[in-house]
Amino acid sequence: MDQVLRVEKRDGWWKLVLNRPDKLNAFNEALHTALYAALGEAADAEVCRAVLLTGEGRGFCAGQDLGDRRPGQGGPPDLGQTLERFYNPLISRIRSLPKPVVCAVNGVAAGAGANIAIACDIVLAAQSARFIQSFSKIALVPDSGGTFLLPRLIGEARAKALMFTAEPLPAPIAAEWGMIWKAVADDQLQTEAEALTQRLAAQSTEGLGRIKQALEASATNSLDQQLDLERDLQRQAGRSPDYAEGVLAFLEKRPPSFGKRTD
Ligand code: LHQ
Repeated sequence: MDQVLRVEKRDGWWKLVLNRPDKLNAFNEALHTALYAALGEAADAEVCRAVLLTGEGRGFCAGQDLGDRRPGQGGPPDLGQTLERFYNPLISRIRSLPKPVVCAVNGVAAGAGANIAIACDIVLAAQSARFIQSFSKIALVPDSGGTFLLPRLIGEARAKALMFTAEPLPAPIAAEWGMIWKAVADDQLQTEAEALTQRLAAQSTEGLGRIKQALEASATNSLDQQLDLERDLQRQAGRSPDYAEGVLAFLEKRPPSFGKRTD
């Protein structure tokens, strides 16, 4: 049986490929379990300094596998439990992973698939990809952090219209609206996303982790709280070997070599 998630361990970074192409990589329990575990391993592994998430085939991810959800099998389902068990921990893990998570949206991203994509740190999408907040079509609430992240990325007016209508949003417009980093030619997507992930893997992992932590907190902090947090994080950063190496490399006019302990 094919693995539902392919983990490709590259030099300094890992590529995680959702691999249920005949279902447009919709999530079943096996895929949830595999992705959550792989992200946990990536968080812990020193050799992994950045993660690239993408999908196999013509879709990125069509959200929950609705084949698993046919009505009438035992009473009404507890979807809250599904979120608590699978989707919420997944989003929390992506957002709190102390390393960059790049997403290459290779095709349609629908339902939870769209919101998992925008939960990643930097999102690139193929020109032909589209994002669909498809939940309203089946009388559900957008989940996987969508009601939090989407209005913050594109504003409430656009988020609400996309969520009410479930209209597909083409990748180039998603980029124009600031929902993703950029849309790239279909045949360039993987090359460009891999190059970006590799570049991030060569940067200071600790440094990028602190930036991620600061931006995460800014969604709910006041300016004063955020200023305090910047002070605390900068204090830590200033004491890090990566900072010393960065400054030294600049002064010596050479590329820095981060992640090598100097103490
Ligand atoms: C699928 C799916 C799919 C199974 C395509 N499942 N097979 C959280 C908590 C708990 C429960 C509920 O959900 C959630 C969160 C959610 O994610 S809710 C939203 C669930 N997702 C959707 O409603 C999207 C359903 N899919 C679609 O609307 C379309 O497939 C899109 C617009 C994504 C793509 O359309 P097309 O490009 O026309 O492709 P297709 O519809 O022909 O799909 C290709 C195949 O993939 C097809 O199978 P088949 O055997 O006929 O070739 C689909 O049945 C299968 N597929 N999505 N979610």
